[in-house]
Amino acid sequence: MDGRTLASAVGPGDTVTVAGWVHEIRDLGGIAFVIIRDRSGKIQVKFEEDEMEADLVERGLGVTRESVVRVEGEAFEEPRAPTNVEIVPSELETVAPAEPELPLDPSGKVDAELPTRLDNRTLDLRKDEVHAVFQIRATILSSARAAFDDLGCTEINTPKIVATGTEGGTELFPITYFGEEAFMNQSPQLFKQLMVGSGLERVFEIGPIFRAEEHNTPRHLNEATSIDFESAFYDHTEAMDACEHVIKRAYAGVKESCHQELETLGLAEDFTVPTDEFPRITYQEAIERINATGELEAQLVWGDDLPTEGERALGSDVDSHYFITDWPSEIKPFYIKDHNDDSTLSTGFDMLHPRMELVSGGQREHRYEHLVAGFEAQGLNPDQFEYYTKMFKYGMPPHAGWAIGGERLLMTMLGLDNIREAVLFPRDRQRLSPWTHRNT
Ligand code: AMO
Repeated sequence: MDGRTLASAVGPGDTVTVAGWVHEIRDLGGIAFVIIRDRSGKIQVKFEEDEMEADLVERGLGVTRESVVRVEGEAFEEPRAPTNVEIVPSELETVAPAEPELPLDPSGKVDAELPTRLDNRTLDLRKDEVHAVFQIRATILSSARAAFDDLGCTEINTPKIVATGTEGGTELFPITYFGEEAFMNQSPQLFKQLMVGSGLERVFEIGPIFRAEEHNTPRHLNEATSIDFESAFYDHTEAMDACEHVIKRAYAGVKESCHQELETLGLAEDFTVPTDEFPRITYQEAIERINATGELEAQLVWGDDLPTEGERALGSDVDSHYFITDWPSEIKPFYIKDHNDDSTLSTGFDMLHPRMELVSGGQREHRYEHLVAGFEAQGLNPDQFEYYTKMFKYGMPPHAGWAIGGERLLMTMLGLDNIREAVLFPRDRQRLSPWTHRNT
C-alpha cells in the first residue's frame, strides 16, 4: 500500500499519492472539496468541473464519507485549505467503500452516547479526540517503560491463567482448565515477587488483570491494565520513590510527545507535569483529615477502608498526587509486611490522584514463617499457595513494589469522566464483545 505520502507531509509543488478515509465532502456547485484523513492529519482535494475530466469529478463526488480512497495529484499552496495545501487530483480510486448510513459520525459533528460509541469503537476511534486519547495512552506506556529502564528493571510476562486468587476471593473469574477450576489472574503479584527471588531482582510488567467487580462504576473495569513493579532490597519508601518517578515520567513523556493530541483535547495550555514531591501522609492523618472535612455522615475510625467520598474529600484537600502510608495491617493483603516494631501497622501504601486511587503497594513479607502465619490470619489456606511460599525457603531477599492502574492513570491525566473512555474495548458487566449488551 505504500509509496504514499502522509497528509501532514504534503507540500506545495509535490506530486503525491495520498490514501485515507473520506472525512468530509463539500460540494459548492462546479467546485467541490473532499477532505481526506489519515493517521497524520487531513488534506484537501479539489475537484473543479471546468478543469478536469467529467469522469474524475463524478467519481470524486460519488464517494461516500468514510470510504477509503487513494488519490494521485499535484499539491498547491492554498491559504483557504485547512493545512494551507490542496491536491488537484489526476486520479481517484475507491479502495474500500463505506455504506452511506454510518452508525455514528466520525467527524464528531453529531454526538453519540457512550454505548453507541463503544458498539462502533472502530468508527469512534476515527474521531480526532478519541484517537488522541489512545495516542496518549501509548505514550504513557512507552514513557513508563523508559522510566523502568532508568530504574534498571527487566520486563517480565507472567501467566494470566492461574490456580489461586491473590486480591480477594469475591472478585475472581473462574474458568475451566481441562476439567479443573482455574481463574483469570487478578494481579501478577505472586509471580513478580517470585521473579525478585529468581535473581532478576528488579522487574516490571505491563499486562491485563481481571477482576469480577460487582458493580458498574465509572472507575472500575473487569479487565484492566496493570503497570507492576517489584524490586529486591527495596523498602516501601524506596518503592514509593520509584512510583513517583514512573508517574512523573509518564506525564513528562506526554507533555513532550503529545502536544498535538493535548491540543485536540483542549488540554495543551493547562497540562502540567507534577514536579513537587508527592506528599506522604499516614492513614491515621488521612482519616482525621477526612473526618475534619465533614463530608462523611459517619466519622471514620481506625481499621475502616476509605470510602469513595472520603478519598474525594481528602483529594480536594491535598490537591495533588499523594501517598497514604502506614495502613492498619488488618486491611492490607497477606503479602504486605508489617512494621517491625508494630504488627498492627503495615508498610502498605496507596498513591492517589485527587480524584481516585491509582496505586497500591508496599514492602513484602519475605520471611517464610511470617508469610505462612499471615495466610492463616486472613483465612487463606497456605497449602494452595505452596508454589509461592515454598520459594521463600530458598533465599528470598527483602523486597517491595506496587501496581499502577493504567486506565486510571490515563483517565485522571486527561480528566476523562468514565474509565471506559480509556480502554479500546471495555469489559464491564454489560459488555463482553464490543457490540453485545448482556443482561445482568
Ligand atoms: P490493587 O488491587 O489495589 O493492588 O490494584 C492496583 C491498582 O490497579 C487498579 N485497579 C483497577 N482499575 C480499574 N478497574 C479495576 N477493577 C481495578 N482494580 C484495580 C487501581 C489500583 O490502585 N497486587 C497489588 C499491587 C501491589 O501491591 O503491587 C494490587 O493488585 O488503580
